[in-house]
Amino acid sequence: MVKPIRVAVTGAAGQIGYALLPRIASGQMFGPDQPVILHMIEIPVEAAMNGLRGVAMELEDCAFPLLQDMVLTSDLEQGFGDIDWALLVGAKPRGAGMERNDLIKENGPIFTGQGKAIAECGAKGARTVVVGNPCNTNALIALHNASGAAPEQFSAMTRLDENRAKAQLANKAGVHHTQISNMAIWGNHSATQYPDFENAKIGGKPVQDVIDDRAWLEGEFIKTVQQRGAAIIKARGLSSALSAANGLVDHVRSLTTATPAGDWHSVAVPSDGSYGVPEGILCSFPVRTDGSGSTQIVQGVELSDFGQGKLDASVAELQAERDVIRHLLS
Ligand code: NAX
Repeated sequence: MVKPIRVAVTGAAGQIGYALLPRIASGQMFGPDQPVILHMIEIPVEAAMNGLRGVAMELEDCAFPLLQDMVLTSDLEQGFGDIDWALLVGAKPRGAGMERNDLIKENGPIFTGQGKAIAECGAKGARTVVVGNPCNTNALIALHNASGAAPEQFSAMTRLDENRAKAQLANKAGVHHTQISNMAIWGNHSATQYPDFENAKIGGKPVQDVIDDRAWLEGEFIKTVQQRGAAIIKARGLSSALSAANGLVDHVRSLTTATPAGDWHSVAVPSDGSYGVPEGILCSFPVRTDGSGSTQIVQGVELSDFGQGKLDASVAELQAERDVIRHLLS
């Protein structure tokens, strides 16, 4: 019998949680032979805890063979006790008229307590992925508060952006999205992110050999990827949830399985100074994972002046975000 792993999900009663939990419990995140115990964490508010109980009832009713147990809690010690993975999804949504900096100030403190609790109560080497926005900067806060944790244990999700970029290129080229490879998102998970069409490939060929429309690539393509979240809110009246949950499944699988030869995937990781990105900030890079589960930033990807300019602008935004929450970095 394989030992179950413990997976904490914050914001478990939210809409991403609803789309995510069955994917974990059914084995799509950690594989078909890996039993899981779900630690479902919510805020100590009656509506949230009631919602959480409802989700747990539905999970029970799915009778997933791999789901060994569920812990429903708003207590961080219990929530992160012995966990192997912490998926930090829960955060306050951006309210009407709220500026990005207000959101950063509102949500930042959530990640100080969670970072501390993961370090103190989680299993040794537990890995943390942040989805709750602004996810790069929230991950930076969690990492700084997780005393003794190594930077490589922390990442933030830009995989949804990568998947969105692949879909746009595939639509334009009239091919299936599995034909798109080497699609790197650079920078922040925000409207400044750079979906790097110059290094991506379609059927193994440079994108520009297949899509001979530089104006579209520089303009509409980038803007569509950057603004896709807003377009979904406009259409659905709610933000992306099933695609976000799917992005997180892809993210974790890519961190735990060897990357196919020649390809890479996008993950926001603490910068080691690669590509001139200041050390420490969580920036999205092309990364590869080897067979032992170790993840490295891919070196030697060429950025044109255009691409470098886009990365620089996104890094400047990340630095400005860090300045807003510097007091939370211990
Ligand atoms: P919902 O508002 O549906 O759910 C959020 C849940 O988190 C709520 O149930 C709330 O009670 C809970 N929560 C709030 N503070 C908490 C805390 N301190 N501890 C535990 N739970 C807490 O939002 P949802 O649509 O699920 O989105 C969750 C987060 O994902 C948001 O911050 C959103 O901006 C972010 N996203 C990030 C994406 C990414 O690519 N990185 C894409 C999708 C999404 O926009």
